Amino acid sequence: MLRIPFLDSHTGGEPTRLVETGAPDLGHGSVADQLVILRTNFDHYRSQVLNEPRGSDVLVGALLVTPADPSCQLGVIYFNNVGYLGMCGHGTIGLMASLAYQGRITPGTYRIETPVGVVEATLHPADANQPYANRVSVQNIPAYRHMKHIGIEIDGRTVHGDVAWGGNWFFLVHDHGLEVSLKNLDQLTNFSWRIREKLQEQGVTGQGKQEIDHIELFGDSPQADSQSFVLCPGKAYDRSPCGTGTSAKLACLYGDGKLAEGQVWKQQSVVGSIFEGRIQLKDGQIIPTITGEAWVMAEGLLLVDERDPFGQGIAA
Ligand code: PYC
Repeated sequence: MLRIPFLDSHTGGEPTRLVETGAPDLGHGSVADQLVILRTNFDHYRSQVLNEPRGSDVLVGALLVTPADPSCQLGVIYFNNVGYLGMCGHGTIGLMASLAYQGRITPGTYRIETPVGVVEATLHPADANQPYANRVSVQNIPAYRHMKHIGIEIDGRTVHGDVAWGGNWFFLVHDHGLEVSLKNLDQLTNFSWRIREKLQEQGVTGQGKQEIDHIELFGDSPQADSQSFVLCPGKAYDRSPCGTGTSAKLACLYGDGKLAEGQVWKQQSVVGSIFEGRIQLKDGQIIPTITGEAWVMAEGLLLVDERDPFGQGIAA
């Protein structure tokens, strides 16, 4: 029987499952190299931890690994129901709050190696009466807009979007005509999925022909600067405002002259949670910082019984 200790948290409603054992030996290379080994040889580990019946489509996994970069204290690989993420903003906030809950880190700034680069996460001090610190700012890798105002034909009309990078590839759409609301999840999901299919059909990709696997639909918000629905690669929607998606959005806003360096942008998710984002300019690059809170909610042991016909997880 394989036993994998886990700690689940949620960041603005979006869950993160922290694991660090049970994974096969991924070698001593960079975190990007370790991801290649995990994906190529041991993808069943992702499915065991994340997929039904032990997990769900909504979960994002955070596997703690040893960083190769000596300036980093932590290394992490993020994964979901269908594959791996470059970076994950809500997951990094969840990771830091989880380590604080476990008493393994104290407030301060930590460098974390991810497959797409080093991020810096700052755990803010908790108030005296709080059991653990849970407010985190994540200084992400540089974000940028790759293409602007790309038209996509759907149902005889054209919607437009920007292609931007924030640690994953996003297509950011404003003129979709749908209400960004919890009441409207089926429509938002189906429409976003159609956009993703159309991007593939029309050959619209990120840089280096990388697939655009996250779709963001924006609307107005009375409580924040904007509200968004984000469809993730495995067709689950992000309950959080999406840290990498907000990073991509900030790059587009800056490009359009709508956001100044240091100005706070509040991005609200479709469930109502809010991230604060701002950018810093460094060597001509846009460096986003995303701030939010995470809450631990379950801890225990995942058990993988070799006799269990669905022990490896149900995967399409
Ligand atoms: O917060 O960056 C994020 C994220 C990506 C996918 C789900 N959440």
